[in-house]
Amino acid sequence: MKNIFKAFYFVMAAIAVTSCNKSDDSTTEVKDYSEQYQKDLELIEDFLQTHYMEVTNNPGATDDQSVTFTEIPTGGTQTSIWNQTDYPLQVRYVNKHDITYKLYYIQLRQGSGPTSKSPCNVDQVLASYNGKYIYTDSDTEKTTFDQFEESLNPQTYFSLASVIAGWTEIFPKFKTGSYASNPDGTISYFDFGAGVMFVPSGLGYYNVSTGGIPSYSPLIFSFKLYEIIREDQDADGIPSYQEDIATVNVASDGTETVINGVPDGYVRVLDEDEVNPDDTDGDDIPDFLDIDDDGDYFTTLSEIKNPLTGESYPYDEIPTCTDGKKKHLSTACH
Ligand SMILES: [Ca+2]
Ligand SMILES: [Ca+2]
Ligand SMILES: [Ca+2]
Ligand SMILES: [Ca+2]
Repeated sequence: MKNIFKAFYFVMAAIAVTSCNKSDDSTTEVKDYSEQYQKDLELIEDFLQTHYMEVTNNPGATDDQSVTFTEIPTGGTQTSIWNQTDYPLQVRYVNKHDITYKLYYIQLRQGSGPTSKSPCNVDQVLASYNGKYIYTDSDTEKTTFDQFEESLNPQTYFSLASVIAGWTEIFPKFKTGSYASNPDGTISYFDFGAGVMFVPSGLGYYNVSTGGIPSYSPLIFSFKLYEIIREDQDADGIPSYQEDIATVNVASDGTETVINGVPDGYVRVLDEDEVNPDDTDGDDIPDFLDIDDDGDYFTTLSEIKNPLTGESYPYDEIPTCTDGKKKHLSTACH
C-alpha cells in the first residue's frame, strides 16, 4: 500500500517537472558530475572575485532590494562580491550526485514582519526573480554573464518540490514580509526576504538547454520572497513543514550531522539504503509522504481527529501519549 503511494508521488513529481519544460528544450550528453562541478565552481568564484554588486533600497517599490552586477574595470576601486562585507557570502553544502556542492548565496535581507514565515523545501513560493547565467567570453576570455529571464510582478506560485535544486535548497533560508493593496490594484511588498544564489549547473539545468540558457551553465538568481503556500503532500492533515522532525547539517567535507526533534525546513526522499531522519517509523517513506507516520496501521488523519468536532486538531493541540510523543508519532496509542 505504502509503496504504491510512493510510486504515485514520484510519477506526479515527474509530470510536474516535465510539463514545465519549454518546447525549445534540448539535451546533450550527460557529463561527469564531479568534473563539471569543478569547472562550474571555478567560474562562479571567478565571477564573485571580478564583479561588484549594488543593491537598491526603495521600500514599497518594485525595485526595492534589486541587485545589479558589474565587472570591476581595470584599476577600479570597487570591492568585489567576494571581498565585500555588507552582505557576507554564505555557503550551503549540498550532497548530491556523490559530491558535496558548495552553494553560495547572499542574504540581502532575511525577511521580517508579524506574519513572516519561511517555506519548507516542498512548499510553494510567490517570488519575483532575475535569472542570469555565467560563462567565459570567447573573445576576451573573461568571466561574464547574460540575463535569461526576469519576473518582477509574479502572479503564479512555484512548488519548491519541482523546481531546480538551487531554489529548493536556498528558499527555506528566507522569510516573507508583509504587503498592502494599493488603490490602483497593485500590491506593495515590504520587509520581504531578498537574496542572491550562485548555482552550479548540477543544481540547475545541467545538460538541458532551456529558455535561452546553454547547457552546463552556472546560474545566478536574485530573488524576493513575497508569499508562500503550505503544502500537505500526503493529505494526512499535517502540513509538510510540520512533518519535518530533524535537522541535517552538512559540513564542507560532506559529513552530515543529525539533530533529532529539531526541524530545519527541509524534508527529503532518500535511497532505501540511507537512514532518513525525517522518517518516524523507518519504512523508507518520510513522514511528509507517509499517511501512517508511526506505522501502527492507524492513519495519521484518523489519529489527529478531535472526537468532539470530527475535525483535525491544530498541530499544537494534537494529544500526546504516555511516552510524551504526539499520537500520530507514537505506537503507544492511537
Ligand atoms: Ca502531511
Ligand atoms: Ca515512514
Ligand atoms: Ca505524514
Ligand atoms: Ca499511525
